[in-house]
Amino acid sequence: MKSHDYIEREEKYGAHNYHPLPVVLDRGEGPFVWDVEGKRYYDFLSAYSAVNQGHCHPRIIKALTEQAGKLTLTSRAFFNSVLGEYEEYVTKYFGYDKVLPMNTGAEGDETALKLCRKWAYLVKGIKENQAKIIVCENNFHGRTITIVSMSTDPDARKDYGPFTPGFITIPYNDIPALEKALEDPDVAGFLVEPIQGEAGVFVPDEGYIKKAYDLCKKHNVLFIADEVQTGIARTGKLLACEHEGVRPDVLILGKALSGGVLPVSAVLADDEIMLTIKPGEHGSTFGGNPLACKVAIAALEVIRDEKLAEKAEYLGRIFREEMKAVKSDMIELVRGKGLLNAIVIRPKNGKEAWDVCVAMKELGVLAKPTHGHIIRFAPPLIITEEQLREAISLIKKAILQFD
Ligand code: IF1
Repeated sequence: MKSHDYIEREEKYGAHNYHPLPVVLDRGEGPFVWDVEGKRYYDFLSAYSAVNQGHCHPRIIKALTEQAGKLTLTSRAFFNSVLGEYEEYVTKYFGYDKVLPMNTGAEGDETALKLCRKWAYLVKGIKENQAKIIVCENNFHGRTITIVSMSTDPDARKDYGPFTPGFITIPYNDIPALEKALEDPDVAGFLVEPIQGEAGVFVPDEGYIKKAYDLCKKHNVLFIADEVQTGIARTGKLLACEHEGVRPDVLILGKALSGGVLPVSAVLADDEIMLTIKPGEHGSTFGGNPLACKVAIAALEVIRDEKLAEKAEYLGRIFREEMKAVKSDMIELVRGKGLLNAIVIRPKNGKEAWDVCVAMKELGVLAKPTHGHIIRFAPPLIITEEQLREAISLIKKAILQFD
């Protein structure tokens, strides 16, 4: 079978909820993926930052295969020999009292919203069903009905109503707007991405996250950081909040928490918040399963032992420097932090971001546009400097061919 056969089969039997680039991937290793014709590509999407440790990292796969033959799932109806080991490891790793283990990033965000509301009623003393949570315009926190109820993206919301109430939307990177919204005594939390990934890698002004955190503390409001995409070393620190010395009251992790091997998410918080949820009040069949726990421990060990946050910081600077030096009027802007970067493409002669991505694909680099004119570049953090420079030369070539 050739690529088009695979594509036709997906078209026939699969829901049409995506519009993928026409490439059919078959194998991954480190920063590379190969298509069914055996062509090699640099993966500059990393499954939206889930594969920070590189494809099929041997240490993570070893942890997976060893546990897979022993015990994969018990449900939380019983204790098991691995969950506590993971809970201790991950809470000490990030510095929180407790962790609530879930599976997808969206489940992590939903869990954080439920924790925030519980805390609002049981600790802050807001009247039942009156708690409000502040979110930012152009946010992305997942695809559930409650999460798209917070979204300002028409494509994410259209024909999915009625929506969950209790959210206040303010502009991102706007401290006065946050200050005003916090005057409402029924506000219980502020949910924010330290960098807005989906919106096109919007890096807020220096100090925004710290000022927002301080304002939340002043108003006894929980600062909830969605680090599903920005966490796990992607932006050059273990967590993006660390760039400003902020320790979120509630921390949401996902994606690279498992190195892209299987869905693992987590919500971390201290006891005052976490213990507002009592037995039987929240859960999930697969949340905290032994297989996910062993994989997540290995994934976090790789981040630490291979110093991937420091690498992302160093290599990210090279990427932005090199791309800013490209003489092409298709490059409107280069922005990002660590190895989470984006280029804003100025359409030229009818060619736009999608065409650049197709050209990059032909040259052996995979990336995908977000919101039409922005291309996100997020290679696995294990990419070497030499590999990064080779990929950069291919990206430049793809862009300059339109000049
Ligand atoms: C898709 C976007 C990225 C996330 C943040 C929670 C979640 C995500 C900050 C939910 C997930 C994924 C979802 C995926 C594409 C990708 C994405 F384009 F959709 F927005 F990365 F920017 N918080 N992001 O980025 O995690 O439930 O997916 O595990 O839905 O197409 P999830």
